[in-house]
Amino acid sequence: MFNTVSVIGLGYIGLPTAAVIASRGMQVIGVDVNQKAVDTINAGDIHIVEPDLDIVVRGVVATGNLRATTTPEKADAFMVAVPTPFKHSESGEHKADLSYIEAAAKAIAPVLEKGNLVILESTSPVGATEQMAVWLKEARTDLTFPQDAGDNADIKIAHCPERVLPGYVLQELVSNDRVIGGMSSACSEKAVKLYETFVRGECIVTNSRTAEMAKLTENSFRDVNIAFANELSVICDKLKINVWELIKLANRHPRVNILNPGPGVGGHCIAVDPWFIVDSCPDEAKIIKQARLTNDAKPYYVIEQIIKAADEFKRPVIACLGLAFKADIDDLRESPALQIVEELVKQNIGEILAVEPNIESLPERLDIKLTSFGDALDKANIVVVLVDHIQFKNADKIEFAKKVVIDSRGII
Ligand code: SAJ
Repeated sequence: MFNTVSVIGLGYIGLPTAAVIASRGMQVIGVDVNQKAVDTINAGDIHIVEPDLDIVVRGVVATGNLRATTTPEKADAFMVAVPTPFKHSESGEHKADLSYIEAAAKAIAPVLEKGNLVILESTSPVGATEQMAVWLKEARTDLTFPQDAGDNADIKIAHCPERVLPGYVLQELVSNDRVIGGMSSACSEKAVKLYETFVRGECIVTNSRTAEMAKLTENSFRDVNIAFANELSVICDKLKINVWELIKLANRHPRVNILNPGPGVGGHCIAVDPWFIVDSCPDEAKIIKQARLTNDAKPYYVIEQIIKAADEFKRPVIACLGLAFKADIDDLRESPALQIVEELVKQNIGEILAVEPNIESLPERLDIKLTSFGDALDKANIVVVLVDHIQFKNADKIEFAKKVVIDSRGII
């Protein structure tokens, strides 16, 4: 049924998906607007960091099963995995930016043929799949689409949100259950057939709007839970209680599972997706909105703690441990740790030593040097734990005893 699959958008989701499908023997055409990414992939290399992805990509490019291009070509199925960031509206609201989906729809429309399947994988606000179908229909009046022709449509369309955890993408792409939201039963049926070629988890069928909301709900659930933990951490500081011990105790209850407080919530998913629900239902999504505000406020709370500690010194040396948005990855995008370090540098409250074992150099705009963990511990008066990287967790805690420590991740 699917000899050729085209994946539109070769980023953190699209590239691993393309590589896994290609490794199942199908011909995969990866499409990306970024010529450099296309060239890198065609050379058998990768332009993103994800464990083992380089090996899989090298293999499928070598066998000819994966090929990248900037111009869409004919295929049996198209999987759209492009970014869906938010933009701030004039009145300050967070609006989903569907322009990448629109551009992808317009790019593939000319090569669509009767019998094709188009899947939207990008995390999207409710209604985005229907909107994509409108863009496709506008571009191809010679074909029929599910919004008009239902099960008999020439083109089948479904939303199947990606749900993989960065760092574990190759495993989770195969083992996770998939929510398959077709615009009609025939759309879902066809989409299930595609996912069954590489997914070992269960493929559960629903409609496209529910599938969109399911993905937003998963990430909002996590955001709300972390906001609860972050609120507890601030309450506990005030009441002189160790929040980590508290959560550990509460979680001993068989029906309680509180996540970990931290310096804020980063990444491109959990800090973004809840806003799509808030934007759709601003009057109703009260808890979801408050969770976003609580988590976004947490970096400023940590900064305040650092400033308070710094006041005790003339010009303290402050070691900031970790810059990535979470443990054991190198991804600095939307990172609360990086945000905190940038603010400390800006406020010039001391000498800042940034430690990030997973990167080779700091972003250029940050006018400080990357320091090794050992050097930073030697020199610092104040040590701030911003990310619970394995290197920090495994360190001899005696080293920290001589310092003023602000541990936003509870590793000490
Ligand atoms: N964090 C905490 N405390 C915790 C857990 C996480 O502060 O107890 C912070 C992390 O440090 C990080 C942020 O939250 O800054 C997000 O990290 P994460 O590991 O929770 O999630 P992501 O963004 O790496 O991936 C999430 C996953 N969603 C869920 O677990 C429900 C992943 O499965 C999704 O595929 C991904 O979002 C996505 O693409 O939407």
